[in-house]
Parts: sequence; structure tokens; C-alpha cells
Amino acid sequence: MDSAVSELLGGLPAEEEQLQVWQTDRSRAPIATKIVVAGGFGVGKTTLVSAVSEIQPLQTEALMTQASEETDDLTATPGKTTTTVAMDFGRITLDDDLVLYLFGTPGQQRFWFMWDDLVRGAIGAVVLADTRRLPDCFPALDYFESCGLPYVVAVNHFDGSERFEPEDVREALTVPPHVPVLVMDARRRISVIETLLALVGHALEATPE
Ligand SMILES: Nc1nc2c(ncn2[C@@H]2O[C@H](COP(=O)(O)OP(=O)(O)OP(=O)(O)O)[C@@H](O)[C@H]2O)c(=O)[nH]1
Ligand SMILES: [Mg+2]
Repeated sequence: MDSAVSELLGGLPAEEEQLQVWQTDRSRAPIATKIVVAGGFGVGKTTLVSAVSEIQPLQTEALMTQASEETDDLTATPGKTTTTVAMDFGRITLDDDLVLYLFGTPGQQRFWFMWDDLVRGAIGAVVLADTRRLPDCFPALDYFESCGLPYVVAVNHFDGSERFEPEDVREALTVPPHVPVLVMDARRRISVIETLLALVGHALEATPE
């Protein structure tokens, strides 16, 4: 742009309009990665994404009605009034150069057909588990094992439930030794960040250069 025109428009003088070195150095651009958060119905996927997202998380919650009473067991989460019907979406910058885009899956079986689309391009997945209903996370474990996507198992510890050691959960779920198993709290940002860091580390180890 002509410098006089630039100044008239209130812009910077031409020489200051030049891009800075760091703006053009592609090696310094943040790496954007996609992470999937999966697990059984009501295990805390939406809670996890909301707890950690630095942007207003996108949610697709629908009110639960009597119509789903027979399929959706609320014994473990009596305070739950909504369920995810498409996906959750959030973003977290873990470091200057690492941005994670979080995609929460819907937990109910009738929405599982969406998983194939949600996992496309992901570098890894967090499989949330609740020790009071461990079998609920088997479909997610089977899914990521069969498609070869690196994953970590994150036990979302609910208040009042018995606390188990990660190695006990590993044994109960027959999770392979190289897969990290952590006990965390989906409501606590720090706890979620620790889980995401474990996943990124594991994905880097598991994925060939
Ligand atoms: N006490 C406790 N409650 C939790 C925790 N995580 C989630 N909750 C509650 O448990 C319920 C389930 O949370 P959601 O985040 O909606 O679960 P979800 O996995 O997204 O559920 P769907 O999308 O319907 O499968 C909500 O009422 C949360 O407030 C936790 O760590 N401790
Ligand atoms: Mg949800």
C-alpha cells in the first residue's frame, strides 16, 4: 500500500507494516491438534471440555425427558438433566506452540454413528471411565484399539465413589501396559490438563515420526 494512503487511512507507515520475522517463520506457528474425548453415558465428557476450554465451549445439550428413562441410567449422576446429542467442542493452548482442539463425543449408543466423523484427523483420545460402571467404557476402548488411535484412560473420580488405584483399573479393563491410566477429576482444570499432557506425550511416543 502507498505510504501516504496508508497514513491517511490511519494505518502504520509502510516500513512498519512489514511482517515481523516471527510472523513468517512457519516453524514457530502453533501446532493445532485434534483430541477426542470419549466414554460412556454421563461419565463427564462435557464437564471435562467445559472445565478446560479457554473459549466458550460449543455444546449440543438436549434436555432429558421421561422418554429416555428406560435407556439412560441416571443412578450414578442423579443431578444430570441434559445429554450431548452431537458433540462438545473446546480449545486449550497448552504451550506457545501447541493448541489442542477438544471434541467430546456423545455418550449414548444411539449417537455412536457420529464417532467415525469425530475422530477423523485426531492425534489421540481420552477415554473417560467411572469405576462404578466400568463396562460403559468398553465400546470406546474397543473402538480406539481397533482403529489404532493412541488413547489414555482417565478415571473420572466422582465424590463418594470408592477410589481405586490406576493399576487396578488397568487390570479390570485389561488395558495394555504402554497405555497411560490416570485418576482425575473432570471438573478441575489442572487435573484435565495433566490428563491432556499425558495423552500428548503418549501420542508422540506411539506415532512414528
Ligand atoms: N461429583 C462429580 N460429578 C461430576 C463429575 N464429572 C461430571 N459430573 C457430573 O456428572 C454429570 C455428567 O456430566 P456430563 O459432563 O454431562 O457427562 P457426559 O459424559 O458429557 O454425558 P453424555 O454426553 O450425556 O454422555 C453432570 O451432572 C456433572 O455435573 C465429577 O468428577 N464429580
Ligand atoms: Mg456430554
